[in-house]
Amino acid sequence: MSPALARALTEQANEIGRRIGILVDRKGHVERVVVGDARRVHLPDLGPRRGGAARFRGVRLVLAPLNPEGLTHDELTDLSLLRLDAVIGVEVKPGGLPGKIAWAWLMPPEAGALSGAPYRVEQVASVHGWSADFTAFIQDLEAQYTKSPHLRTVEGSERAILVGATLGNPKRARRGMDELTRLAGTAGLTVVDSVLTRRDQIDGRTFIGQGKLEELVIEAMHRGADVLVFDRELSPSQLRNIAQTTDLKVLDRTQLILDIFAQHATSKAGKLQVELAQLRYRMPRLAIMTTAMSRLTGGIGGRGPGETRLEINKRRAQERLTRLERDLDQVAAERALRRKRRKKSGIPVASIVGYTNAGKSTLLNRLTRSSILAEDKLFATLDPTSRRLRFPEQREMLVTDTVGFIQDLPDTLVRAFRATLEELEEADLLLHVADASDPEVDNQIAAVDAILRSLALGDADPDPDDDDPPREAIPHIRVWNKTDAADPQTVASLVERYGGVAVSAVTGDGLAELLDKIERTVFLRRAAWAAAREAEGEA
Ligand SMILES: Nc1nc2c(ncn2[C@@H]2O[C@H](COP(=O)(O)OP(=O)(O)OP(=O)(O)O)[C@@H](O)[C@H]2O)c(=O)[nH]1
Ligand SMILES: [Mg+2]
Repeated sequence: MSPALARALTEQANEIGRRIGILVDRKGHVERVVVGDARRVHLPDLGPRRGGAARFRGVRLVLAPLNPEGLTHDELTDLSLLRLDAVIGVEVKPGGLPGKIAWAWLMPPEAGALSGAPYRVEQVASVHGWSADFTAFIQDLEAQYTKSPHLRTVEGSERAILVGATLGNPKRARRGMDELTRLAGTAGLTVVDSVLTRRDQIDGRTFIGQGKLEELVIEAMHRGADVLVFDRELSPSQLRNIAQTTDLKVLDRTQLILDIFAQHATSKAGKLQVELAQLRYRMPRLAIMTTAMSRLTGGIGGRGPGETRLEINKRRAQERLTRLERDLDQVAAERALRRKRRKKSGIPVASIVGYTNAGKSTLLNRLTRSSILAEDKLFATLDPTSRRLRFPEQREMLVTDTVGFIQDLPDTLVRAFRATLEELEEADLLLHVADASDPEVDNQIAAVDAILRSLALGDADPDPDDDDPPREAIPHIRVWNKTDAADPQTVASLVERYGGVAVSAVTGDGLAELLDKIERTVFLRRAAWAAAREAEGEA
């Protein structure tokens, strides 16, 4: 800043008795002049910032007069929130001449200093003799950000801060955050921090409150995070408010799950289902999103089968939605036909259901000596896959692996996966697999049971007013998996409380007992059913 510019600024501020701020770019051009009131300057919307976490905005803010106590909290917050190159305050001396200067810039997170202030403030006695080469200084600072080991990530992965709020039980909320961490990891994000705040009530506008949000932005800057992930579904307006306040990419739990589904969808039906769910999530949010915001609220790295299509406007989105629904009806019809044929062929079906990552695919592989994909990821399986299971005496059945469940499964997904879940209705047996080694196992089986109930599975007659004969409840067998990794007492207590069979799909422990139970349940039930039909015929 030249002495002449400083003087012009301080003289004007002195004359009108208000604060004046100017935004100066890296070439030294004044981009904007903002006139505030006597106390503060409100900066206009500066638009989206280009580049990643390591980039500053390319403009510095010069303010006059500087407050007697130096740069204020608001001014330093602007520095972080807007990623300004620097904030510079110039004292106005009586008569309007420039006096001392205080200036602040953002600091890269250094080893061991992560919790310190993310900026540094310095004082200069006078604008004369302040001849630092600002361009070289800011370029060097950006280079430090790029090189900082604290800001380095796995190639191509985005850095995220997870955000949760709890009203009541903090223990429960923390476990929810653990699950969110796993979801974020599966989605390919690098989690750099996880923030759980206690609130008396959830803020309708911003979910966690404006003040907390501003703290988060500073934290994000400090840790080089580009993404905030919220531990529940945000309303369209919350999403907008948060994205506008923070200028960060904002994801909620639903988007995260949708993104994982999008990455894992392989079949045509699977892709259609995910796109439908994504579209249903986006539709109510399209109307209030500006172009800048669609960048901020896009999927992680912009993946997903329908990602480019999601950029389209609302009318086209509606057309696409109708189209997808029609295609999926077709898929559902084909599936129904296949089931009907299968029913005729008389081969019984056992469907494996359970919480995501419980070991469903591993169990299917083990039981049927197959090799379908099983991995330590959430929602590795999306498409129902069937394999034959042979018993002695020429008996055989089909075992079907299904998509995993999770607590608070987004409604958009449940609806989109209707065709997949309908398969379960026709099963002769449900094998409810649970991970006995997971401390959350009780909540997980409760979540799965709740979803099964909502699908009216195992319910005697979901609609008593229709003419259909009441449907018989589908028998369940609870399978306590991963006993090799679980505490034996916990396993014993689970079996005692809920019944079922304890197994390890990896070591093969308990599988003989499970097979025996499956065979007896399915074929005895079939035999009883056939006998009843025969008796009916005779009568
Ligand atoms: N220790 C141990 N690990 C197991 C066992 N069964 C499965 N796993 C592991 O648990 C992880 C998840 O297994 P999957 O079979 O993919 O689980 P899934 O229920 O099909 O999961 P999604 O399809 O993602 O819902 C994998 O890393 C498996 O190796 C077991 O009996 N013992
Ligand atoms: Mg699986």
